[in-house]
Amino acid sequence: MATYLGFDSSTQGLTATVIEITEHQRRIVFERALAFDAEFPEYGTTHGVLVSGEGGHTVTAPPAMWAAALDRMAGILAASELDLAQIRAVAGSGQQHGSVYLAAGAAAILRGLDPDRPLVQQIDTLFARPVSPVWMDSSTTAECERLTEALGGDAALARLTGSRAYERFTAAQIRKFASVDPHAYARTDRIHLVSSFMASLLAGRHAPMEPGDASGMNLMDLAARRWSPEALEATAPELARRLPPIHDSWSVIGEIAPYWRRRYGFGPAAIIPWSGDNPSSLVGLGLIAPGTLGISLGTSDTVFGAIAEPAHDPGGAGHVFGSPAGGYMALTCFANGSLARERVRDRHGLDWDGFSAALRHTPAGNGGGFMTPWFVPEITPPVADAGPRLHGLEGADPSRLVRAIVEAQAMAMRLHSRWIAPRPATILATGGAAANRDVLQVIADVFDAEVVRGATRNSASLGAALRAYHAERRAEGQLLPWAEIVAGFTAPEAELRIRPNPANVAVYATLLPEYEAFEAGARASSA
Ligand code: XUL
Repeated sequence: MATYLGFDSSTQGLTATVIEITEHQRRIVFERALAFDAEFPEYGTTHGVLVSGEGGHTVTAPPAMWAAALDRMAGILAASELDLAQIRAVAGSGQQHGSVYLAAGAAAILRGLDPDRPLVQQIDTLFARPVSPVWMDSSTTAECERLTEALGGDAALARLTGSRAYERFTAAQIRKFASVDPHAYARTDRIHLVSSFMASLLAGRHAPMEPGDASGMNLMDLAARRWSPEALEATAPELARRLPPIHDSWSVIGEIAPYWRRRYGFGPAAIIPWSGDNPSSLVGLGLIAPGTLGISLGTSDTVFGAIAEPAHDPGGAGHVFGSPAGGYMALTCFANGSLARERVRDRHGLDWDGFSAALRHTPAGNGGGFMTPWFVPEITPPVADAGPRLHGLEGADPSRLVRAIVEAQAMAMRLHSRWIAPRPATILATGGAAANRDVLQVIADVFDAEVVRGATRNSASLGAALRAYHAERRAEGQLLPWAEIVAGFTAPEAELRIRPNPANVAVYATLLPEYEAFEAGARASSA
């Protein structure tokens, strides 16, 4: 029997998925999530992050908390029915863009972890910076301007790295850190992404990055899949020696470190480079070939798909990343995903059943009422000042406000993903909010496409487990096609298919240009 383990270290929690693959069976045998706020209150996070600064633009998280979660999850795995000695390979997925700053001496600490003491007690001196800026941070507009200038403008930077400069992307974050705290930057020996930091803990040594997550930094030459000397130069002094190398997504870093073997009973499992959560979801949804769109409804909402060649978003709001399955993927990210849905739900004292009932009891189009979903600063379209804008919803009851937020999110997704797939026939849905079929119905109607949901909502950690399987087989000389890797786990095994309702499709066909104009007006008035 062969089993493979995938983790997902996301904004709000850590998930682990174990898959079993035998000649006759392919199934998920373990799936468990730990929520950071509830499980690790000592770190004081809200929704997994620490917000500070004027306008709430500075958003960080303590990397020690992510390490503590990995340690606790390993304990849960060890206490489960699973035989950890059977796990052949481990990979993971991390929230994208977040950076972890390690001090000189980190390599020795990683190498010498003592299996008799909990991980967090041994990593006090690991960090040159106790917090990590994460993807929700929008405090680096000035740094983005400098980078854009130095690298020849938005279009040139997008051609080189796959994206124009973005506040949350790692280059702008590193640039800010190096100039605001030069002493701490000087003490920084290695800068990791969340993904490569977590892989380093498992491998007991500095892990490489891989092209899927490294392309979320504005630092990688997307075509060559290596660091761009110009981008590094424009970002911070002596950056090249502080970054890990970029290896293939399917390379093997080494065996899991003795700490994990002795403390929890792992066998000699291979550690595979971790990727970003969206690239991992691409694999977990089985989106290997172009044509189908994936939508992940998590803390952020993202729309993505595999693409054959790196196309660029003419609207400038999208990204091209390397796909961990080879080739490329296109993605548009909305900061106001689940946080915005939860704000509306909580403000009106509803639970998720009440939220769904509100959607069922209100008509498509909401009687012409609109709301932009910008409860926190938005990434797509870029809006710095948080605060939803309302139109035609004066005195509206809670159920219309619920419909307004869900319709706005779905229409924004449609408008800003036209560059990826103008008319997708099928959308694969994942993420926590994909549990809600009434939300998925709105998406089906707005896109005029069938929405399909697989058996798990944790596509990022499933994708990581599938990547572990692929890489381990490859290392053993068995080059399996991706279709065979994902078979039995992804879309064709759909648990739910939602067809668009033709009457609602007609309503949204009229509404979409109206929402587009409303969104443009709301942005202009906030600029
Ligand atoms: C993608 C992005 C978010 C994070 C969330 O560009 O910023 O989706 O990856 O985990």
